[in-house]
Amino acid sequence: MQSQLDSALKEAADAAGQIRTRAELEALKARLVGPNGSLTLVMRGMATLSKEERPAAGKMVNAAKAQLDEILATVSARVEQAELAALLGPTIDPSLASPDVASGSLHPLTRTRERILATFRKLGFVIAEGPEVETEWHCFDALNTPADHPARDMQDTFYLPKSFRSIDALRKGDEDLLLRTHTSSVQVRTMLSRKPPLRIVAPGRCFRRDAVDATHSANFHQVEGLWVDRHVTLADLRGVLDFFVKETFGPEAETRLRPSFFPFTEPSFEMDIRSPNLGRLSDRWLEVLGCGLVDPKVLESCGLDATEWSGLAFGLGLERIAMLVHGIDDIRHFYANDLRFLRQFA
Ligand code: FA5
Repeated sequence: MQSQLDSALKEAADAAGQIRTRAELEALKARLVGPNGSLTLVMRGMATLSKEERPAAGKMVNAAKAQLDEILATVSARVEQAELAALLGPTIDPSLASPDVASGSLHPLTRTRERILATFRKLGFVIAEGPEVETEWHCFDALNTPADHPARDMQDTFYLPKSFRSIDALRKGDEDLLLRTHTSSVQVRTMLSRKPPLRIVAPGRCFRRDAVDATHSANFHQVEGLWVDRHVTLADLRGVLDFFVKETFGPEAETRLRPSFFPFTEPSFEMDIRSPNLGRLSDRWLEVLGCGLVDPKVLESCGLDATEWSGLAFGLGLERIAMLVHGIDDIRHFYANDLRFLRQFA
């Protein structure tokens, strides 16, 4: 009996190496343990043995079956792997050099934003963000911009239908929601949620119902800056903005503050720059941002004691800065997705 078992196992071991497919595996199983399989026949032969011979024969058969199971499991695993490999296609050789992959690049506006934020980070400013869909209160009221201010006109701003309600609006009652017209709303949200002293820069998308031309878009980007502390002065404003301008337009760049008006700053300024690095624009003063000292009314709206705290704020147009830095003559290039334009910044 042992020799019959040995020859069945030998048959299995010899055939195992040749098997490539599941069908071949099933055929081998049938040859060994099918109704007329060699191992089946040996097991049937046990019936002819005497009672005394059976326990020893049973042991032999069990040992042979265990060996056979092992052989079949190994073959089955190999077949499964081969099937998977066939499904996945040709194997990859990771040691080969990879073909050139066309890699993308950052959009010029993203690059400009990152550069600006890195500059303000050097001065201790941290990044803050706010929602693009804003309440009228955060965008205007809290910024000392009264209800009759023209910026709030339905013609100037994109309002959302009454059915569109955010959590903020629900909390504040039946307030109108709009697409924020500037990032100054992030000033308000920051002062409400954090205690001064604080220094933040808030990059983000803004929306206005402006007619589109070479320098205006209905959808553009700003970077807002806010510094609230005790005794913040115009000298701090000048120092922060001079540093930004020299980092962005070169150390020879000059700045000047021109009196202006914003409801949320007092005094307010437009800042102009002049730099020899600006090609055909290097001989003139160019307006780059709005700024000022935070109006005490804004501090009070945000729950701060204006006799203790003071602040400076500024807001710049990202597109405007990117256009000056790269000599781009039309804002619409940024949004046209034209690779001939975008590749120049790769
Ligand atoms: C403001 O939006 C003020 N919130 C800025 C500010 C912040 C002042 C903090 C004081 C203190 P203004 O409307 O001037 O200001 O816009 C700022 C910049 O955004 C502009 O200089 C311009 O570069 C950019 N900008 C405004 N409207 C558009 C537009 N339609 N398309 C492209 N850029 C625009």
